[in-house]
Amino acid sequence: MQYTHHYFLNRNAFILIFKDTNPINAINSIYMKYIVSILLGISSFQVANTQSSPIKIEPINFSKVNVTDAFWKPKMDLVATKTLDACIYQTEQKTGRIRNFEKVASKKGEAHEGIFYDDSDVFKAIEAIAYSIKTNKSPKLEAKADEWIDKIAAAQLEDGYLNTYYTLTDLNKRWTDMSMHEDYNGGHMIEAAVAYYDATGKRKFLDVVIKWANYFDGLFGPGKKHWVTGHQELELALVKLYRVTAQKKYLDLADWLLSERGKKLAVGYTWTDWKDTLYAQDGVPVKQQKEITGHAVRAMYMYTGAADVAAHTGDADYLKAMRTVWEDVVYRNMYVTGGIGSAGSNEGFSQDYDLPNEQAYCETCASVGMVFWNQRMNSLTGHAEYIDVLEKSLYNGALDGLSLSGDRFFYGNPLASSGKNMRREWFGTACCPANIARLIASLGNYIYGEKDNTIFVNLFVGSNTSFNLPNGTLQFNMTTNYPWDGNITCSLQTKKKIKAPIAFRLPGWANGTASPGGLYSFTNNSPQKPVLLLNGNPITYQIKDGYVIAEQEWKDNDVISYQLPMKVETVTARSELSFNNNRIAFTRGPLVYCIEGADNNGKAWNVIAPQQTSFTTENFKVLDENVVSLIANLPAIQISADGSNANTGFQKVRAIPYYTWCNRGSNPMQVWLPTSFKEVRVN
Ligand code: FUB
Ligand code: ZN
Repeated sequence: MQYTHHYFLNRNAFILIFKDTNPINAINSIYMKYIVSILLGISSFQVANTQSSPIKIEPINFSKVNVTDAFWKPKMDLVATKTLDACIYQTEQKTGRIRNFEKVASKKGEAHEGIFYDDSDVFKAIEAIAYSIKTNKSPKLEAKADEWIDKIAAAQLEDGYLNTYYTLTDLNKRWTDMSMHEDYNGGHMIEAAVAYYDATGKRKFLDVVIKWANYFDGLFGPGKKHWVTGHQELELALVKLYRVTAQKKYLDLADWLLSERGKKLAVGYTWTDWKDTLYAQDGVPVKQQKEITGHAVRAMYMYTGAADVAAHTGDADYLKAMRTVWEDVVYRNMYVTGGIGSAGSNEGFSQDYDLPNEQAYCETCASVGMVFWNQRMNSLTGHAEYIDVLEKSLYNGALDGLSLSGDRFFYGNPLASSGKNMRREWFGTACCPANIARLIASLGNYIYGEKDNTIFVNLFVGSNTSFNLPNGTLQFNMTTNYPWDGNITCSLQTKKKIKAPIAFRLPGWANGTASPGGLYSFTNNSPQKPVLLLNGNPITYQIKDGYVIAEQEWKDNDVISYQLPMKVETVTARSELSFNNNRIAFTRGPLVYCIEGADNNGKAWNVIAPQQTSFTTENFKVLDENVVSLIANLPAIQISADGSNANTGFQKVRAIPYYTWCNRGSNPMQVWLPTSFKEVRVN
């Protein structure tokens, strides 16, 4: 179906609009005009159009979700304290990121410090602060963000331009080279400002980015100059700006930017840092793309932006292209951890099945991008398999990027290590720390969804929220010990009986599917049916699109118990993935496991796991993190201390969740264990 116009604002936009209804300052605002226009039915922004939304599941915004979870809440608290503190310290004291803004404002001609995309890290940190303080007030963090925002605002030029690199080097060169991230910086600035406005109601930053976006809109677009974003990001950000301002020109601009790709129209501009346009997904128009190519983070942000545009315009061509590209990612180019982008040379994709373990690049940001994109795909299609992939990336590839202490980071997330990897305080290119921080701080975004009368439970995270259904309000409280077991309890509160379908995701891992498309499989494929009880009694359900759906007349104090069979699974990879030939991996629920030297006499490469290996579970602690570890007696080669003797025997081996590795110093580690001694290394 093709929709030619969009006249539908999503729930979040309405929330923001209604937030700004303070009669003193909002009567002249576009928001107030918009509300009035809705009431009068004479809007220039024609919300009265009856075309239905292409959205199949609308995610519940994190600000409406109170996370109480034993697994995630401490991590969110850690981000609010340790991670954001680390970002702040690095941003303003250890590096010149904040100084660059001060230098622009001081107009003394001082030199720019750092890299041309460093502004983006400041913006991403503010965005993470915004999400964090929205659910957990922190006057200290808010004051820091305000201080930075004042400095950012002071660095904006009269015409709206804001970029410390070009302003401190040579303004005449602005917008001459797509690879220089002016659009990327702008996009992160918009995301931060929208988030901060949402969290605090303060408009200063939002006004800055509106001025910037209007300036950009004045330069580029139909009948103006051509532009291809060098590092996609602005597209998705403009959709966020559209949602908060209700100004359709930002949505149009996002759509136009996407439409510029793959046409080689942007003559007169240069790409300096690559020869191959496939690197930036600029080889083929977005709607005709069939394969995943190039830089992984750029790709993820672009498809997220395309999905966001399609969510408003209903443009089916984006979804069609994205489904094909998604299959190419998930069926042939994704690690078992949900990590993507195996090659360091382009920070991205190479050949199909080229997924080396020790050399895996797997940038944290790319896994964060997988979370963003897969959520949008779930929203547009209504299918749960995208959340299976999201969950894989979230609990493994992305979460691995943050240390258990909250202030050390992985940029790359390999699936094997000979013991040289270590978590770092910061990076020269520091995109990952604030990215994982903003993801965890807004984790509540990924738990629930709704559409019409149906409630969707996508992730199993202890939390509560309320659904305003057509027939009344339902308070929903989920408790669980997930990911350590598969028991999920949901208690309902309602003033009157409400008939509504509740759809619980049936994870692929609980249903015999290691990953959609079969790149990975379970060796023992005997899925058990999930159990669904209402007040202790089984209730009927149907399974559709990856959801277990129960439709009942829910009443006050009803308790739903959803039980997923969680067991240790042995995973194999398709034979084309030669790096994993004669190797197996182990998962339990959403978690991928690894063996690390710290638990295994300093070694992780000296054991084999025969095909029939069966692990038992044992509660364990990795530092202060309570985990379920896996224990097995495995054949191992042991070398005597003086190196003169080699023995083959059995060794008790402990496997821990992948996300917890390398928190006890540098250690050898392996996710994929060899099934024969041919692949064993003794050191
Ligand atoms: O270019 C900005 C960021 O730096 C990218 O997203 C990362 O992959 C790293 O290259
Ligand atoms: Zn990164």
